[in-house]
Amino acid sequence: MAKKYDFLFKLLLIGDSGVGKTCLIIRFAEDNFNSTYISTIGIDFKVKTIDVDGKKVKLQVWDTAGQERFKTITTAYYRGAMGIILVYDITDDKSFENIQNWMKSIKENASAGVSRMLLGNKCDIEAKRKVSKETGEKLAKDHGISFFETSAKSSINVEEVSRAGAAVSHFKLWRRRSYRNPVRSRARQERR
Ligand SMILES: Nc1nc2c(ncn2[C@@H]2O[C@H](COP(=O)(O)OP(=O)(O)OP(=O)(O)O)[C@@H](O)[C@H]2O)c(=O)[nH]1
Ligand SMILES: [Mg+2]
Repeated sequence: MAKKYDFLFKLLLIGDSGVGKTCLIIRFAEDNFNSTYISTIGIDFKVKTIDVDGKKVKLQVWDTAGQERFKTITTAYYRGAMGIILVYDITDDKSFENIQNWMKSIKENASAGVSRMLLGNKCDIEAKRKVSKETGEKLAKDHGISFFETSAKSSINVEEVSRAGAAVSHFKLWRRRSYRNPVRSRARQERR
């Protein structure tokens, strides 16, 4: 059977409960939105294959529960991720303050040098905004990572985020010699 994709990338979403991680993933994978809140239990994932520069990139996006009681389960998945997407809610300043704790959790549980990205979700509810775009941008800049304001509801920047996630993962893999030239690299390993 022909392979249906050229590359597989694993991304993981983290952030406080209720910021919209599941909705972002559903918007990305199924182009749908539901305003009923069903808090995630433990961990879940969705897949979608997108086209990046003529290559079929299969994105496996892991959705974690934001609730504290699932922390032991969810942090076990950090290490397998190529990219981790931190999400806060622009109408909830506590969720933004907590990004520092989520950053700490990445440091403690993920592979060193994992790609990170920061998202301020629910940018469709401007009237209830508590965190300015500049504040989000500054935090991302301080950590040297990309930043987007998104809306799962109004479908703002969701596709851009998935493309950026795929591009960063691709770049990271590209720097590995074994990825660029698997045959030569295997021969080298066998000689050792
Ligand atoms: N207005 C608006 N509401 C949103 C948006 N994204 C999510 N919501 C709403 O916010 C609530 C929580 O969304 P979820 O995606 O379930 O939140 P979560 O981060 O997955 O929460 P946990 O699974 O508990 O960690 C739901 O009622 C959604 O309808 C958005 O972009 N705009
Ligand atoms: Mg959820």
